[in-house]
Amino acid sequence: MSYSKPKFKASYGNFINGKFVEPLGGDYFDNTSPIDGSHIAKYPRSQKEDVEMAIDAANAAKDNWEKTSVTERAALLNKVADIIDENLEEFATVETCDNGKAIRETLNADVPLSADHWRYFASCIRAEEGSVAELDEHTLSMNIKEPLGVVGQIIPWNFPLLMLSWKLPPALAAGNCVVLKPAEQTPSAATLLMEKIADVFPPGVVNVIHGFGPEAGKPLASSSKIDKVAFTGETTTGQLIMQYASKNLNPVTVELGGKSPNVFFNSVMDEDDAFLDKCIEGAVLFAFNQGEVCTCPSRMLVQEDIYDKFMERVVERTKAIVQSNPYDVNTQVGAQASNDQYEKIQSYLKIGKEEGAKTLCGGEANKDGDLSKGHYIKPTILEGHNKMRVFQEEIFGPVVCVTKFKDEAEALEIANDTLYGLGAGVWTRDAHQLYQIPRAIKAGRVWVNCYHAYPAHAAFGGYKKSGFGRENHLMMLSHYRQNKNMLISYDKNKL
Ligand code: TXE
Repeated sequence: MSYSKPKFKASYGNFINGKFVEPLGGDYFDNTSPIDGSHIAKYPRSQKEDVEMAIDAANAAKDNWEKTSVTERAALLNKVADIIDENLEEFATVETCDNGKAIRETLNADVPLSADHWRYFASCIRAEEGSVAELDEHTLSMNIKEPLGVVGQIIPWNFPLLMLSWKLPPALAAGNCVVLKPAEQTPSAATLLMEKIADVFPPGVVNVIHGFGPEAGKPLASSSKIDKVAFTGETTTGQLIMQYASKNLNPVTVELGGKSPNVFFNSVMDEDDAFLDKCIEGAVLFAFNQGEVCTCPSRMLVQEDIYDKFMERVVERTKAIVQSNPYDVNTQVGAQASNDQYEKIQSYLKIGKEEGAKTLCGGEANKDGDLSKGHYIKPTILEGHNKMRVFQEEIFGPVVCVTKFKDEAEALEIANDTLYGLGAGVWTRDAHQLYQIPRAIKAGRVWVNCYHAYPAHAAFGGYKKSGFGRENHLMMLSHYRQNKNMLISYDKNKL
């Protein structure tokens, strides 16, 4: 079965104060599909004045939104989840068209997971209780959570609807109003969602402005009229965001790049058991979502005594990955999200060759038939060592760099020899290893005998240069709230 390119209007506006509005300067940018280079639509090339308009709308809405009862806020979040579920195929085709990822992913992962994040935070706030302590017989200390006010959120292009759904629900659930800027490469899903939910929230509670980083993202993150910035993207951009926000002493959470190790111990190599097949699937997950995932298992570490046999299976499985028309439900790997990414990945393939990495499969663009019109890279395995640039720098493509290790100590040394600390994978049948190795890896999420699962109720976030703050899980609500302590005396006489 195959889907086709969805229909779009000629142009779209920013969503501000409950309405779609044209950019004040009248400028738009063209959005194209990485699947075949075809035109999608025009989106606002917003400037500072558009951003300010959105921030003003959010500020005007914040007092009433803060006073909305938890029950009502939760009901509205649930309504959004229902709308996403009811329009699954439309969201999935728009996302595939805009980003290039295979429709089987958008249908089965991106869109359903997005709905679940809205539902999860709706549930969390219903279940929450505060804390009260009796300091002495006349005195109570009461902790009350209050929203921050207006939050600026800037998201990337690799999971447009899902990143929006990681960011908006906790901020709204906590009682904040939001101005969100999607990535310029993928503005469509956020726009479609605003069309569908235009009447769900009171005007000004959710605002979406489109445009480029320095023109629209910078004024948002630098504004003195917001109270927090949440960002997902490149590490160097995250550093800029922190500089902008620091002028206003605004809190920041940043989820940044990664170079995640995926470690395979020799105990996985038992041919008589289905677990080995699971491990091979886990190894080829570097190609999931075209490798455009911050936790892409982009470094594979395999114990030396199983290396040859294991890699033979991994290469064979990688060569069988179906890369084809992203609208076809059988396609496993689609197009890279943009020409910039396409070129960046190819430049790293060249760097890898120059550094002496050996290409075990792939290693080039895929120009088969119609794929020549879009941005396709063959799933690639490079063999080398951890000091190479291709092992150290984020390629953000369907490229895995594989190396051997002798024992646990060397596995850990290689795994932790990176600037990043976002994700990692450990595969083993050994009970000692499956606890001790993840505990010793310096990363915020370590999958053990699994990979690339992102449930709403498991905390996610980085160590080291992968950022700080957590996404998902109810602990995220604390990033969007401040604590009011009320110290109450019931003593009639004593001060
Ligand atoms: O990221 P940017 P890019 C990594 C990945 C990728 C590289 C570059 O390695 O190849 O980053 O991607 C907005 N002020 N990741 O250039 O620039 C921008 O408009 C305010 C990893 O797309 O960080 C977009 O909305 N905002 C990552 C968002 O930041 C600015 C996901 C992300 O863009 C800005 C994406 C500025 N000065 C890329 N400059 C992950 N962690 O998943 C840009 N933006």
